[in-house]
Amino acid sequence: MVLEALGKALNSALKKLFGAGVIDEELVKELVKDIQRALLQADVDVNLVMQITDRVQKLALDESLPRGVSRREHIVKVVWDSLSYFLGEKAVPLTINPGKPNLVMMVGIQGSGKTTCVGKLARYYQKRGIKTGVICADNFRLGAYAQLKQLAEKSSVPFYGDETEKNAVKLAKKGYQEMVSKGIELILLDTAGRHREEAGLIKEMQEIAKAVNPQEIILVVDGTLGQQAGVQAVAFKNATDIGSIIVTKLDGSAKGGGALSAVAATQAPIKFIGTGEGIDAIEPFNPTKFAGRLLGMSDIKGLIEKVREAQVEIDEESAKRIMKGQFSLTDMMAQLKQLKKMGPIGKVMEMLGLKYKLPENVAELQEENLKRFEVIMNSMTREELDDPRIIKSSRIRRVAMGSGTRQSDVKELLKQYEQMKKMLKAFGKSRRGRRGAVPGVPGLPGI
Ligand SMILES: Nc1nc2c(ncn2[C@@H]2O[C@H](COP(=O)(O)OP(=O)(O)O)[C@@H](O)[C@H]2O)c(=O)[nH]1
Ligand SMILES: [Mg+2]
Repeated sequence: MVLEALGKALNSALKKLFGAGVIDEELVKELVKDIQRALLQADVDVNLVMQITDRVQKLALDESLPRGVSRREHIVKVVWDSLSYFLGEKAVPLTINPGKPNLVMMVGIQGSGKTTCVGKLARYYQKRGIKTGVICADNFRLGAYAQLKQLAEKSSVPFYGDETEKNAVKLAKKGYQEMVSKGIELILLDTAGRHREEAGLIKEMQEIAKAVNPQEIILVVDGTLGQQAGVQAVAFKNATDIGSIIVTKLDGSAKGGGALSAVAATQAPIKFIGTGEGIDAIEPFNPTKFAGRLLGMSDIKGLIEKVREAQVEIDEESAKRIMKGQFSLTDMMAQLKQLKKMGPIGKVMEMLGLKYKLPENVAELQEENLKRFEVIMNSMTREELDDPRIIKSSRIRRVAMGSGTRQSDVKELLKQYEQMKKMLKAFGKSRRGRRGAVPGVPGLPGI
């Protein structure tokens, strides 16, 4: 798993938010501290960390919640947005014009993962129906030729190299011509990049680029460098306007968060990330999705939309009333309908990372009894709906007759009602217990 430690820390910070009965300033402060600790441990630059968490702090308790959005959703969204923003926000895919030769050149210091990336990308695009070929212009490192040749063979893509040619520019030119003659659409050019310092690297890049005129130059940086990766990215960004970046070795690196955020801060788009030594261990980089995954909530967008759709509009008056335990059958029906629209409640809770134990029959009830309950309630008077306690045996008989159901069905409805009322009352008490409570939607155990 990519950035496992950071993901775990962020996820447990959010779990605290879900577990808390009430969301107040104190809780947000705690959340912000947890996030700061997690990011600093992932080697994210301290100024960046402050910017991210200041934003969270500022917006979390922002009074104006959009309609139908609960405080918890809002905060998760703020955290998520803030992280995405600092990872570059937008996904920028590699553009390939099919039917034409697209030359993409890899640069980067030795050992950063260029050759591995060329092999991975060749396979990635070949699989997606793009005719791909690779060129080895690394005439410096021993074994570079064999390394790339082998990778190319693994994916059955054409390879060009010449161990006797010592001039990298000539190699690149020849290789390009050969690939064009073969009708290759994506030509991946691997270079030596032997220089340890950025200035030398840039000079070499410019020499080769001048000769073969690549459509895109990709800097490959080692994610284990942490925020130091940003230094390379800055030099690169200043030297070319056709550049993008691949951050490698994010598997198992404790500093990957630092590398990603530092590179994103240079505004050079991160197009892929390397997530392992294997030939398939590469993925297109999408900041929003990546942030969601880090938070352990890859599905959160869908969930938020779902919850929003399912929100039953409830005014503050009735919210307060229900919290006090003044809960009518009509209220219950609204709650049940809300649950039904959200799908299996257990699944929803799981997506949120919630461990709230619901009485089993609530889940069953939503699926099976909703319709019957509605029919029964249609035979009740306004007075009975508002205060079901008055429904004793003779009324039960009447309602069952009127609705064409059994008396036991009516009793079942009343039993469920009592249970739900008790649960909400207990829930209301735990919420009132803390200072600065934010009134929320009094759904079942709040989302
Ligand atoms: N764990 C891990 N190792 C990688 C990744 N990318 C490259 N490597 C390893 O890093 C080392 C250097 O890679 P190489 O492609 O030869 O770097 P180059 O000198 O820039 O061409 C090799 O041992 C690769 O297996 C990655 O995403 N994850
Ligand atoms: Mg190499």
